[in-house]
Amino acid sequence: MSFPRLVGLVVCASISLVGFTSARAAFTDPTGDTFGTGPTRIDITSYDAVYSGGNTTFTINFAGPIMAASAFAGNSLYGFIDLDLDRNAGTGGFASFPGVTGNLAGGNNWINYYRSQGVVTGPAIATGSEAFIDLGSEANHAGQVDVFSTTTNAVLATVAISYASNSVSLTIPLVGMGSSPAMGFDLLVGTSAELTDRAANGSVADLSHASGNTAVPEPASLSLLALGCLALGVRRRRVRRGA
Ligand SMILES: [Ca+2]
Ligand SMILES: [Ca+2]
Repeated sequence: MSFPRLVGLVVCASISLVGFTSARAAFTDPTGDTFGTGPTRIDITSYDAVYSGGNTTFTINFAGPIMAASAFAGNSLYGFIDLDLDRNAGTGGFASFPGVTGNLAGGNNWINYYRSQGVVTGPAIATGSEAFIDLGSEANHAGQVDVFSTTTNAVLATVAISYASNSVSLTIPLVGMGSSPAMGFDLLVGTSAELTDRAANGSVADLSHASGNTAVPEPASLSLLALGCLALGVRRRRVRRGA
């Protein structure tokens, strides 16, 4: 077997495995449960995460209109999405936080940090974040946000983000982050002036084990991928015969 053909087979096998399942976790958050003191308090009403084909898409819906961070408006969206890639609160990076010695109670994540500073209300959350999405980084490059490693503060990926009047959506590739589709996550949002809402308010939102979650095989996608790989093989054979 030639080296390129072997590589092609390995790539097809990998894609098929990654694309075999999809999962969707959908949650609601109370309206009017914001904190902060400013006139604009961005308020999460619902959110979901959908895993499919090696990517996870997060969508957050809000009670009122929001704008991109790069709009530098009063309702420009800032905040973080913590990603607990191994769903283990005891693992994850520990950035050096001002005013905090040692690991944060419950797990290292932005909710627990700002809770320890008296900024965020509600219980600690058991997210041991390996990575986080910095929503405010969109101010540095319009239409894109950075995904950071919590252990090294390195940018793992820069991905597109799209804003609607009352919602925001972004997709991150999990390849390269050492994760499985199953992960815990939490949200902390606000304006450039202050943080105003969090989710979840208690237990961690989990893409694989949450209420409202469905984990289903995707035979259609798998078939398409298989056909794609088959076509690749056919094309290769034709090329070889023609050579
Ligand atoms: Ca809310
Ligand atoms: Ca973890």
